[in-house]
Amino acid sequence: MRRRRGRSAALALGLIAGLIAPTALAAPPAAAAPSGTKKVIANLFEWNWPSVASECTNVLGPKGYGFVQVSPPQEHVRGNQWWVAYQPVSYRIESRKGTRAQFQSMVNTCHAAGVKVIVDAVINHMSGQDAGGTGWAGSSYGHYDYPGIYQSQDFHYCGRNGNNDIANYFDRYEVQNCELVNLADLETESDYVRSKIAGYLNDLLSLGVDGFRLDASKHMPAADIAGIRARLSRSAYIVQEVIYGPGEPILPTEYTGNGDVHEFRYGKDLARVFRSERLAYLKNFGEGWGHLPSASAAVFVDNHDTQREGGVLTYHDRGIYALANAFMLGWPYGSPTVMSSYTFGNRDQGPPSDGTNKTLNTTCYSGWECEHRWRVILNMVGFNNATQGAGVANWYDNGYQHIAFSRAGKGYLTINDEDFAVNGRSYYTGLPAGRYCDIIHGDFSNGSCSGPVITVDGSGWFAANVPAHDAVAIHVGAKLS
Ligand code: LM2
Ligand code: CA
Repeated sequence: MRRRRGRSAALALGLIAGLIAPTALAAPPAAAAPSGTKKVIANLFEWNWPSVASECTNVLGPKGYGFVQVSPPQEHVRGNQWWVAYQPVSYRIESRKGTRAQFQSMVNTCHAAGVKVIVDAVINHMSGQDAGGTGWAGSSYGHYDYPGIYQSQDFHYCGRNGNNDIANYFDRYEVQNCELVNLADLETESDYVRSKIAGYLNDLLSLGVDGFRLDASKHMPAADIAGIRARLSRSAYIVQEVIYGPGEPILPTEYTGNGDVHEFRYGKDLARVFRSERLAYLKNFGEGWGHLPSASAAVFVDNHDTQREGGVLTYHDRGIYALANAFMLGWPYGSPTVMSSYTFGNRDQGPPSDGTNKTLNTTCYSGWECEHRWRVILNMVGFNNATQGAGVANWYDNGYQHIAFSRAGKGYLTINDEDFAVNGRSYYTGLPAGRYCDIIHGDFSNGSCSGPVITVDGSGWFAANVPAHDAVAIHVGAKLS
C-alpha cells in the first residue's frame, strides 16, 4: 500500500539556500564516540593547530567524523601563499600553523574527541627556490643544501629539459627523477634519504599521529614508498596521492600494496555527471567506471589542488556541491574525504593570516567556507556512519536527474537534480517502519528532529515531495520512533 503525506511547510521551504545553511551545533558528548565505524575524513586545509583542536572537540568528534587531515606541519619556506607548506626546509614541527607544542596538544585534543589525525607529509622533495634563504623557523637552506639533513648528493639531477624539471608525464623516469616545478627531488632510493624521511614520519607517530597523506606519491616509485613504510615504528594509515592521467605509464594501482590511493577520476566524473550528464549514470559509480578497487580508493569531490584547477565541483557551486558530497557520503565506494576551504580569489592566495604570515584562527563563514559544517554534508557524515557495511539496494532513477537508493536496512537517500520538484511520489526503502528525521533539512539530536519527519510504513514505503536540486535522506541513526 502506498500512503501519501501532505507537503510539509518545511519541505516546501527546501530551497537551495537550506542545503548550505550551517547546522546548529549540539554540545559535545561527555565521552568520545567509539571510532570503529567512523570512516569520514575532514580535510581542514591550512587550519592552524589551535583551530583544528577546537574543531575536533566541538564539531568533528560530536558529529561523527573519524579523521581530520591537516596541512603539512614541517618547517617551510617563507611567504604568504598557501603552497609554501609544500616546500620543506627542515623536519622541525614548526610552521605558520603553529608550534610543535601546539601540534602535540591538537593531536591529544582530537584523540580525546575520538578523531584520528592524518598528516599531509611532503617527502618527495624539499624547496624550489634557486636562491635558498631562511625558513619559517629560522633554518637556513640552499636549494640542494639543508644543513644537518640533506646535502647535494641526496638529490636527483635527472639531466633532462635543460633545468632538470619534469616536462613529459608519459616518461616514468622523468616523472620520478626530475623536479616537480623546480622542487629539489630527493633520492628516495637511497638508504640515507629513506632513514631521514622515516625519522620525520616516526617523529610524527611519536606525537600520536595516526596516518599520512603522502604528497606527490606519483613522483616516487612505489618501491621507495614501501622502503620508507618498512621503517615506520608502528602501523599507520597511508593514503598516496597518485593522480591518474590517461595514457600515463605510472598507474595508481601500482601503489595499492602500500595503502590507499587517491582516486582523482572520482571528483572529475562526479562533476561531469552533475554538470552535463545524468545522475542516473551513477548507478554503478566507482569500480563500474574503471575506478580503483573500492577497498583501496580514497575519494573526494574536490581537494586543495583540484578546487584551484577546475573541472570539479567546489564550494563555489553551493547547493550542487552539497548534493555531490551527499552522494559521496551516501554511496559505498572508497573512503571519503570532505574538503574544508578558506575563501580564495586567486590561485596563490594564502589563508587568512597576520602580518608575519602566521595563520589566523579559523572563523567559519567569514574568510573560511567550512564546507564540512554545512548541514547537508555534516548530517550525511552521520548517514555514512549509520550505514557502514550495508550494500546498495532498491536503486531507482527516472532515467535523468532523479535517483534514489537504500543502504540495505540502514538508510535511504534520494537526490532530485531536475529543474522541477518531484511531488507526491512514494519511495520503497525496505527500512523498518517508523518516523525518521530528514537530515537534509533538519538536524537530529536528543531524539528530536528540527526539520521534516519522514514516515516509513509497515511495508517499507514513504511518500515525500522533493524540490528541484534537493534531496531527502533518512537513516536508522536518526529515527524518532
Ligand atoms: C602536490 N601533490 O603532489 C601538492 O598537492 C601540490 O599542491 C603541490 O604544489 C605539489 N605537489 C608539490 O608539493 C603546490 C603548488 C605549486 C607550488 C608548489 C610548491 O600547486 O604552485 O609551486 O606547491 O610550493 C610554487 C610555484 C611554482 C614554483 C615552485 C617552486 O607556483 O611556480 O616553481 O613554487 O618555487 C618554479
Ligand atoms: Ca621524485
